[in-house]
Amino acid sequence: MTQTVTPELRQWIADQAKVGADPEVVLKSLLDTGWHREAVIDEMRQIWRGLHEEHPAAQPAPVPVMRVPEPLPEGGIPSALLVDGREVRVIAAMRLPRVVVFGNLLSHEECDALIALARPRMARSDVVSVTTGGSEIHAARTSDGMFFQRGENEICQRIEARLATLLGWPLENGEGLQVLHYRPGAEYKPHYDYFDPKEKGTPSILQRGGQRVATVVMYLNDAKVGGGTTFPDVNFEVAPVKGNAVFFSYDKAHSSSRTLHGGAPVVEGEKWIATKWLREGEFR
Ligand code: PD2
Ligand code: ZN
Repeated sequence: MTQTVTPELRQWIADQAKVGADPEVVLKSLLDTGWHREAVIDEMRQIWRGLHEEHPAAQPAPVPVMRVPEPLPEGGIPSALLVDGREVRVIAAMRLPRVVVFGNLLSHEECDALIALARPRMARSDVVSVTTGGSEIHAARTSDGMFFQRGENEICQRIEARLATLLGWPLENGEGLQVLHYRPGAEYKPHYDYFDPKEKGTPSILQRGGQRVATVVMYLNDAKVGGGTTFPDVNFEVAPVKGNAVFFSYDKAHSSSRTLHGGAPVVEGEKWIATKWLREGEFR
């Protein structure tokens, strides 16, 4: 079967070239994700040649690498982790992007309690605007949402403490939990959770705790059909199962983290999630 390079892939390759990635490493990661050498090699040559012609002596701007939370110990993948006395199951893990899927992170009672506390406070979701640093309603997200303050109630405190232990990341570096509710047809288009360093509103956002370095999406109910969390760069999708969660981290605020992800449209039923974002530093 012949493969055609999509505009998104071309952009991704161009981004790698711009930040000075080794073309051999880029090629290997393309081959690892199923691309054929002959489909991508000419595109790669063209991009690297173009870059050289544009700036023969230019050094690519270095993208800072950040420390990130890591839930799994080195060595073999464990089937479960004991976290504050709770058996959290390890279902799957991937290296690039760094993704770990957990089972039984939350009890069904905790899921129900979070929904009950959030429900009266739901409003059409906004996203942090990287152009202004404020928040704005965004068409890419068609869910309703709300934020809890960190430590706002006993259930948030318990879940935040569990996540801090699971991830080995200070509780103070976490944003308050966000709850989202998707009805049939609602989705969250693919995006990155880090703040784009090229946007002018980003410096003001970073004053409060620095960059986001990881995300935990916790599923509060079973969406019947659809509503998976997708990672389009690697064709991976996590089913929303009540009490389960997907963790992913990004050590660079850059597409080379391969953490492009989205919430697929809910086809049947509804979907409730709680999202925790982890920052580099204390989030006050
Ligand atoms: O609902 C999801 O699966 C989802 C997908 C992408 C949530 C988020 N991003 C998020 O809360 O950032
Ligand atoms: Zn997201």
